[in-house]
Amino acid sequence: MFNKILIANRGEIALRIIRTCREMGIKTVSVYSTADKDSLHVRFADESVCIGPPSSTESYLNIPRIMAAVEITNADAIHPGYGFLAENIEFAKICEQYGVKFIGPTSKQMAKMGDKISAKATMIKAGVPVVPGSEGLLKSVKQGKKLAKEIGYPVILKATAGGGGKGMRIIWKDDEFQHAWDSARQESKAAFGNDGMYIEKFVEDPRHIEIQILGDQYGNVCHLSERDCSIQRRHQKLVEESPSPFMTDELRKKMGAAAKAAAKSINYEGAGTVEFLVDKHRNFYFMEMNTRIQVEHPVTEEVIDYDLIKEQIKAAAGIPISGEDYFPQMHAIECRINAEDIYNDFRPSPGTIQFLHLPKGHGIRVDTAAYSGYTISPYYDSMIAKLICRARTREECIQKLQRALDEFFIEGIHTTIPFHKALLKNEDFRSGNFNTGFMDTFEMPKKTLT
Ligand code: MV4
Repeated sequence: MFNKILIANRGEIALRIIRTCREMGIKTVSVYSTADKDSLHVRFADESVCIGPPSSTESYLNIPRIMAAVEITNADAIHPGYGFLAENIEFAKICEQYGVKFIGPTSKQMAKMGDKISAKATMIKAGVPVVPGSEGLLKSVKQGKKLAKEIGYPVILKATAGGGGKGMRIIWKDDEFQHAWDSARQESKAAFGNDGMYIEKFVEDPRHIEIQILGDQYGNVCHLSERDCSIQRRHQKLVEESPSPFMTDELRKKMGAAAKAAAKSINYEGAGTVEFLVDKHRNFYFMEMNTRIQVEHPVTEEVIDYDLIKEQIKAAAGIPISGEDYFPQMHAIECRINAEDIYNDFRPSPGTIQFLHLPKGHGIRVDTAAYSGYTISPYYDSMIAKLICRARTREECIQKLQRALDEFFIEGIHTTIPFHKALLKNEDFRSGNFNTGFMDTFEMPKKTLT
C-alpha cells in the first residue's frame, strides 16, 4: 500500500480523498494556490505545499510545480480527483516516467478513450452499441451530406476532441449542413486545437444514464450500477440519482455488461464511468467514457454502501477485485449546490459566505469544503457543496431532500438551493418523467424573500 498520497486538487474532492486516506492510514500532501491558503484541504492534510498564484494554469494545472511538490514531500502516489489534471494524458505519462503512481488508468488506457472517434471504433469492436453514424473522420461537407442522407435527418455533428457539448451541432436538413460544419469546426479548433468532426443519428430526448465501473490490474472489471444524470443545464449536471427511475432489471444487466465489455476491451484499471444515451424505447448507445472519479460518485457510494475512493486506491496499489457486480440497495439523489444566481441565468456568484448551516440527520450527507466565513473564489468552479440523501424509496428520498434543503442556510452569496426546492415540487421530476431536455422547459421559481 502507498505510504503518502499527494492530492492534486482542491475543494470538497480534496477533502473527500484526505478522509479516506486517513481511514486507510495513508499520509497526505495537499497542494494549494495562494487563493486557497485558508482552505480545509490544506488544514486537514498532513503536509501542504503552495504551488502558485490563484490562476489554475499557474497552480492546479501546473505539472512542473506539482511534480516539484511530489519531489520535496516524497509522495509515492498522486490522486488527481476530478477536473484539472484528472484526464490529462501527458500528466499520467509524466507520473509513469517519474515512478509515482497516478491513481487512475494508465496513460495508454486514458488515450484510448480521449479521442471520440477512436473510442467509438474501440466500442464497436468490443460489441458495445453505438449511435449509427460516420466511421472515422468526416472529410468534407459533401461526404457528410451523403452520409446524413443515408442515416436520415436529424443528425448531430460532433467534434472528435469534444466534450461538454462544445463543437456540437444538430442538423435537421441538408441545407443547414454547410453552416453547421463551418461553425462547429471553428468552435472546436478554438477550444481543443483540433477540428476533426464526425456525425451520428440524432437521438431525440435521450436520458443520460452512466454506469460506474471498477477494474483492477489483472483484467477483472465489475460494474456498480447506474446513475441518472438527465437533469442538466448547458451540459452542467444539477442533480444525479441512483437507481434511475427509468431503469429495469433487464436494462441494468444489459448496460452493466456493455460497460464491462467497454472497460475490458481497453484493459481498464481503476474507477471509471461509461456514459450512455438511452432513448424512450430503452435502446442505449455508448457516448463516452470518463476515466476519473466523478463529482456524483457519492450517489453510488450511498446506494451500494461502498467507499469508491478507497477502492480506487486499492486498485492503484495492485490489490485485485473479485469481479462481482453491485446493485442498488437504497435510493440516493444528489443536489449540486453552486454559488450561482438562478434568477440571472445561473451566473456565478462568488463572494464570502457570511453564515453557513448544514442540514444533518439520518440519511443525509453533505460533501463540502465550505465553512462560515469561507470565500468562494472567482478563479475556480462554482460548486460549493453536494447534498446527498439516501432512503429506501425514491419518494422518501425526495421527502428527505426537501427537509434537508429547508434547513440548509448559506448567507452572503446566491446559491442553487431555490432551484432544487422548486425542482423537487415538479410533478414530472417527482414521477420520474424527465430526460436531458427537462431544463429547456422547466419554469424557474419566482424570486421570494428569505
Ligand atoms: C447526442 C445527443 C443526441 N444524439 N448524440 C451532449 C454532450 C456530449 N457528450 C454528447 N451529447 C449528446 N449527444 C446523439 N447522437 C444528445 C446529446 C445531448 C446531451 C447528452 C447527455 C446529457 C445532456 C445532453 C444535452 C444535450 C444534448
